[in-house]
Amino acid sequence: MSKLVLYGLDISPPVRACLLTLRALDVPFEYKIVDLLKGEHRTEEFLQKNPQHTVPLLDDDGTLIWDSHAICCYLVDKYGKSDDLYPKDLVKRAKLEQRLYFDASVLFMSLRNISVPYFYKKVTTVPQEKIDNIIDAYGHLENFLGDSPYLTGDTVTIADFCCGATASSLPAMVSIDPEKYPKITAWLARLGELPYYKEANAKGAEEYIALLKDVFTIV
Ligand SMILES: N[C@@H](CCC(=O)N[C@@H](CS)C(=O)NCC(=O)O)C(=O)O
Repeated sequence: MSKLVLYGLDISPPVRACLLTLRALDVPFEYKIVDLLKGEHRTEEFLQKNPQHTVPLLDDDGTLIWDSHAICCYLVDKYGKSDDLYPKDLVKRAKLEQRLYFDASVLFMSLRNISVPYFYKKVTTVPQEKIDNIIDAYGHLENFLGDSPYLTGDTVTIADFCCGATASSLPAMVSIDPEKYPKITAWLARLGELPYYKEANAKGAEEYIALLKDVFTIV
């Protein structure tokens, strides 16, 4: 088997989506910490691997892939013993990919648009529109879940890992009210029962929330 290296750090939601996928697949890998807060993603060495200077980054024996969504898809296609986590069936795959693009463009961006100004410029004031983006995204997520236990139906997939890693971190900015969002609340609790969830996601999400909770003032 080729040598897999994942670059990242636990507080990053997209890194945790990849950790969840790797653990679910039970694939051996090396985890190399890139401390964004120390600027380690901007070194010449890292930029040569990922000019977009983001984590997660996957190095599969010299094949470099970034963006968590692309990494999770690749990992299941290459290393999955079945296609359960990323079905090959076109219709199932299309529904799943919609959830991945939703995470990439809406859910995660609602978090990143607040956290990046804080981490790199110490901006602690957050315009109400940015909070509203999170609330809108929660509404969509609640709606997508419908009557299903997971985001695309009856079984867990990488859509749950990607959206779940983000959703479990967003309470750093807006808490998930169980009365308003009973489906998101139950879904996150369900993900919490996965044997690898605590190590791969819950600990990093808690750390992320502790770092940012009570930092922001809405203006
Ligand atoms: N869409 C990307 C987002 C990756 C991303 O924004 N990662 C953040 C950490 S959570 C990062 O690397 N920030 C450093 C930078 O953008 O310079 C993915 O899913 O991998």
